[in-house]
Amino acid sequence: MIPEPSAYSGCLLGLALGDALGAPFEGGVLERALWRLLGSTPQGLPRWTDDTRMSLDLAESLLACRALDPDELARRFAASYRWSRGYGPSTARLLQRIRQGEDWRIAAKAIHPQGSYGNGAAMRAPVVALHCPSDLATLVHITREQARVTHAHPLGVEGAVMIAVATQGALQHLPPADVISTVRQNLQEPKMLARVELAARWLMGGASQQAVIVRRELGNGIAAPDSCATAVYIALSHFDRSFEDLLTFVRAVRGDVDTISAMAGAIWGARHGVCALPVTPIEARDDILAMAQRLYVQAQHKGKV
Ligand code: F2R
Ligand code: MG
Ligand code: MG
Repeated sequence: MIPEPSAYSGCLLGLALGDALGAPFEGGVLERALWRLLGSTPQGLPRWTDDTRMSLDLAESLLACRALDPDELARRFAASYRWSRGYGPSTARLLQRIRQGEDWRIAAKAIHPQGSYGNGAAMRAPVVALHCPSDLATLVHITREQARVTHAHPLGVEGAVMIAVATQGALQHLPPADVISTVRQNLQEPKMLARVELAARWLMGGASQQAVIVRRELGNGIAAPDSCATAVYIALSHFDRSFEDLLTFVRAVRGDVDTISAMAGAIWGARHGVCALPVTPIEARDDILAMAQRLYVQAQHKGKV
């Protein structure tokens, strides 16, 4: 099935809305207090965080290079880094090293020897599905390669695969059971598999889980194994509910609210299209919609739609 342009806008705007509207609820007391100071543009609009910044960087890189160029992507991530976007601590250090001239292959393993397993590669992975909306094998390959630039740990890479495959399934209007089954088939890490299999059982069972159960069983943290299955479950279990209900549910799950909302919001937006999203103004809303349409045109011209 050919995704509509509206699905592209829905996906990228769903990610940014989830991020900007979830950010005030991320983390503990200190993080929330900091975001009260940083979380608005000079015009008073909700600001988005590292999740949307890295997604836009990846989109711009894919558009400029017409393919994934990890060296160009690393330079772009490093140039965009701003402390005030709330980057994860390891990623902040990694991007500063790249900015100082270190090769990303070295920098990505300088802070943690196996690389980061944070959810930072997963939160931008919906963009890979917009670049590659129907070819699953290519999607998985490009997703892994873009993840390794900042998140070389196998769990960080696999979190990205999970979110990219779920987004592609949503773009293709697959039923939730088929989306989660395709996600499952593309994972190898036992920690990831266990959580996706539990989410699949919940979805097949039909009954909605309470937020407190989702938090306890699937996680709500900044590590990929603690938030990617959570986001996929929340997106798929909200396919017959509103985007606002989805955001409310993520807030009740607590923890990494901006990132879980961004990942779930992108999957939900890919399925429902931009018209189903709230009209809430956020930072650079029109630029985000324009970027989504450029990704659509590029994918169409490359014959990938
Ligand atoms: N962290 C935040 N927001 C809080 C504000 C931070 C503040 N500005 C500050 O600087 O203190 N949000 C963002 O972080 C989440 C994850 O993003 P990302 O890019 O994956 O971060 P990072 O730093 O790579 O990983 C997160 C932490 O996980 C631990 N970790 C990762 N790999 C590890 C390994 N191999 N061994 C041990 N620990 C590992 C580290 O503690 C990392 O710092 C997102 O929510 C994003 O919104
Ligand atoms: Mg963030
Ligand atoms: Mg976050």
